[in-house]
Amino acid sequence: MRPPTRLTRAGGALLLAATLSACLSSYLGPAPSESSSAAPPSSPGPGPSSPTGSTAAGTVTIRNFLFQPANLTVGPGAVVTVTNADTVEHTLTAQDRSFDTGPITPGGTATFEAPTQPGAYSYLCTLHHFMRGILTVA
Ligand SMILES: [Cu+2]
Repeated sequence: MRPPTRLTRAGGALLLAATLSACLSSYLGPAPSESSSAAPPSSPGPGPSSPTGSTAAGTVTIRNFLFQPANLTVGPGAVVTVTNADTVEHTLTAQDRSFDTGPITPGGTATFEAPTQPGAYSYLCTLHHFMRGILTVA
């Protein structure tokens, strides 16, 4: 009942080599995907964890076919809440379509995200083109 020492050693060495290569490949395998997932600054998602707090929110109320205030200044990417206090549908739509609430039902509320590029963005109501305002991102 003596174990064949030479065979066991050979088997052990083989096992070690196999384990090593398995470890190596499993180590090399997830390394690139891990580094790519650990670099998410390219995602422009609206992160609620804004450390600067510069994205001050804004509010626009539509009443009597007027945007109030007609000129609003918000931070880049700020969430603007639009309330329709009229009895007909309205929209708040950027001339360049960079933001658009779509139709807001009477008494309803919609939100949109301000552009991240500073500048003055004129907008209108696509249902009543005489309704106009300017959103300034600064
Ligand atoms: Cu309108």
